[in-house]
Amino acid sequence: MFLGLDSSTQSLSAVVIDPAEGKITASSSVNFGKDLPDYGAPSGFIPGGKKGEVHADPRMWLDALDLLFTRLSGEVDLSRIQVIAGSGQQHGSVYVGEGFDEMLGNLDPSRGLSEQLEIHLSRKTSPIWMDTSTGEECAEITAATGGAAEVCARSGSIAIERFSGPQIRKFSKTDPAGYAATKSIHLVSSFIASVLAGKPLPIDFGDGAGMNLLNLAELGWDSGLLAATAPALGEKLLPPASCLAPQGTVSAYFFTKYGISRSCRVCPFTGDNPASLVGMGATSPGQAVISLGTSDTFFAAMTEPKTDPKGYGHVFGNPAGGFMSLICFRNGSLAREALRDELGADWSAFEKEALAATVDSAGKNLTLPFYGAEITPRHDFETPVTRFSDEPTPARRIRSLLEGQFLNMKLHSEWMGVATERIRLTGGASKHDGIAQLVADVFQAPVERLDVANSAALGAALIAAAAGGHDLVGLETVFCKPAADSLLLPDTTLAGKYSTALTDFRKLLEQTING
Ligand code: XUL
Repeated sequence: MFLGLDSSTQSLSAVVIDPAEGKITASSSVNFGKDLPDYGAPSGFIPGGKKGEVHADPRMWLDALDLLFTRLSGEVDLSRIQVIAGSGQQHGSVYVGEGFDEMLGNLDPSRGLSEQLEIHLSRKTSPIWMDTSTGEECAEITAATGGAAEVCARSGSIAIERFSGPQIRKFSKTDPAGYAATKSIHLVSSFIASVLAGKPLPIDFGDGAGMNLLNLAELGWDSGLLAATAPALGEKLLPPASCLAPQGTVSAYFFTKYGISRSCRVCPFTGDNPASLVGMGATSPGQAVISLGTSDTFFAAMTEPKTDPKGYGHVFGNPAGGFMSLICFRNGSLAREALRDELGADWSAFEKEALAATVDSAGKNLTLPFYGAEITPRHDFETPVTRFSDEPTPARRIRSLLEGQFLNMKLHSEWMGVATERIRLTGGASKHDGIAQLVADVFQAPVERLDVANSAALGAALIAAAAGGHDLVGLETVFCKPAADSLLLPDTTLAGKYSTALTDFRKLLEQTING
């Protein structure tokens, strides 16, 4: 059996798989807010941060690890786990001092992890991906590296507030003594993996690419970016590695306390998005995953480390080798709900029959689907901009908004240069057949829906099995099956209309942004 863990913003989850049976054997989860209320972090982060700061308490993640293994040991024979792999919320950084590495190997199983490790944290809290407080540091790193295009060409993204490099720079500037007392800097992923292995484990390529520090072409730390970020930073990071290659076995703390086998191996952990690419069965180029949530995301495998010339999209490592894109759209369900409420409609207006009634207006009426500031493209929109050639009935407005969302996704994923042959759709709004059909029509690609409760933890379990000798693509075929009858084929008679609509949408967007 193989175990995958995912330490996300709100919870720590586990999925155990048995590849021989092709089954998920067990799954369990610890919700930080509900299960560890003493940390006062109902949504997994410390509320009330000032000036865009969003931090979390790393001791909470350690308590969650103890609690998760206590729960799991009651559900499954942990001595049968051969390899553990995992993932963490991306970009979050953990700062540890001189005695941390030694303590990892000497943990007392009769006590908890957090009480033994807390004195070795050189920064009490960890900035996480929701933090937007490093605008100044992003500008400084960009200037010192020779411009945004250079940072993007090297690291796969322009300097981004939540990315770990700008966060590390801010710490080094605001608390130079704390920074000097920091022997190593981990990501959430490598922090948890190191605790499990009882020794420092490296950051993997997939997650490391979310730092503005990893040189994508060389898959090593970029000396120019390190120098532009903080003093002696290279000494505080282990060379990055692949999450598919186990590095050591589980520590005495874990095998003594929870009955895991002494020979159970531990892989470097990756980021939650790279792990989700695996859990959605989409590690091969040509497939894209679209997640329709509060924000929408588009991610897909790529062979070459191409970068977005406009700087909106990000490039991370693909656990299966090569790269992946991640593009976030802030106006996802927020925009769909805003229009639904404005029209006094309900979700039935987003279903197949309702949308089929307006198919004659497909691609004819344009909506820039933004009810507030957007990040792809970066612009402070206030309300949607529309250009209708038909009478704007409520039904046509809904069709046009959805078309606008998917045209915007298509437009902003073109830089990848990968033709989308199949789309795997997930997230709350994907259950509406009408929305799913519009994705198929706009992209002119078949859409499948996957009903995976935690794609990152499942992906991590598949990575563990692959590290144990199983074929990753074979595992994806077995474990990442689309829901029965969920396949939707594109209406190919609409191809020409959406191709024209894409050109018109691009023009309208440019006119609106450039005034
Ligand atoms: C990706 C990002 C989030 C986090 C948390 O860039 O910030 O998706 O990984 O899930």
